[in-house]
Amino acid sequence: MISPQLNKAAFDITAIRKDFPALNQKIYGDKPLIYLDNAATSQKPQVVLDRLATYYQQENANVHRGVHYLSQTATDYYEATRTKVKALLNAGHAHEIIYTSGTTAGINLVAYSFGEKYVKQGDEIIISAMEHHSNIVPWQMLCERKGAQLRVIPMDETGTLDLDAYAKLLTEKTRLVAVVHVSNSLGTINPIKEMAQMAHAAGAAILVDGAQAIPHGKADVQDLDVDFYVFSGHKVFGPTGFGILYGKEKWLEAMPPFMGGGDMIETVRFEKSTFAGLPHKFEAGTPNIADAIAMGTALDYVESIGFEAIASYEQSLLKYATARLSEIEGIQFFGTAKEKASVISFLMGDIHPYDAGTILDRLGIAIRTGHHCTQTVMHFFGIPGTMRASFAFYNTIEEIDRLTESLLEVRRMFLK
Ligand code: 7TS
Repeated sequence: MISPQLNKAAFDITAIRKDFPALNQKIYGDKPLIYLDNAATSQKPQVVLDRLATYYQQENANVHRGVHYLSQTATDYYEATRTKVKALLNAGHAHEIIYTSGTTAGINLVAYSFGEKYVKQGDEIIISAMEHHSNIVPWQMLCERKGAQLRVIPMDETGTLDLDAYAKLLTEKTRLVAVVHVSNSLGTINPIKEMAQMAHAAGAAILVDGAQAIPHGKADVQDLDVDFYVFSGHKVFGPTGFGILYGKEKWLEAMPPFMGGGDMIETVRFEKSTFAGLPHKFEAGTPNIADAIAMGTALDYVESIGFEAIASYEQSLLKYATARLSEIEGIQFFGTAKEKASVISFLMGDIHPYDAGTILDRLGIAIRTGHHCTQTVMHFFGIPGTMRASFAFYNTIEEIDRLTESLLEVRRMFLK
């Protein structure tokens, strides 16, 4: 087992935790909050909260439309986030970064716009066996609209995708592959670079759902050579209601707009309108200005800690938590792939995850229970749901110890 000294390594966890007001509270009177539901959403550092307040207190104005001071200031800050995201993803151009309301919105945009232009009857879309509902349903809706077929890359019992089966699914009918980078219910890190090469060799585009990847590390869209990459700001210590769609220029240029309205046009006549260039073509209406700006602050904050330090610390937490939880008799893990992020799904004997989760909650520990918006994963394992602990860089060894002790307590209660 790894030494509990780990806390002192890499970075100053005590200082980091002070940056997150939500972590420093007691719930149910006297229980220090142990927040282990980071895959659902992460907590926000004070600098992000301050940035939101500053925007509304001093800079509030609409963007891209004013000659006045506030509008220009807001526009500058709003656009600065685009440059930060471009760097985070190593995109070729800032205009390949499209602001959305989140991962779900980004996938729906591509399913609609790419689908509208490139997918026709008899074509195929490939997804994987471990997708979040938001990377299944939009493709089903597209297939329904177009008379296309959905194909699914199978996985094995460890939660590892079968790449041989994937190779066989790729044909001249495949228009697009949509696959998750890191599974939210199993933690599996998929080999995206290899999967992108395979998709491209078959003449298909690839969209990657990075919702669970970006909180744990950067993604280099040029090195991975992916066509689309989406993620949500709220899982990366930023505000809710803001997300990113990266798309290769050649696709975004060719795709029709998703929503029509203000800001996305060049000229409007009753007979016909023309559209703005990238990225505005895909950003109709008054955008989520405050959250876009605060997202830039969140990225600065994460960069100040360092993605590499975060990744290595979280890997240590994952190893420690896996070892500690393995001490519990009858525990069963779901998702034991070689390459994993800091997400652990498990069941304890036949104790219902909801019952265990409710007791943990009363002890101050927040985990998620249920299907985690991956019903097809639960169906594969023949279970209704799991308990899931998901760790961020502000979690500690002590919290994992408390989780383990509390689960042992739950087990004792149910075995009585
Ligand atoms: N894709 C993955 C892999 C996700 O984990 C999630 C959210 C989404 C897409 C959707 O993101 P949204 O921000 O558009 O809602 N996952 C979870 C979760 O695991 N628990 O709550 C939300």
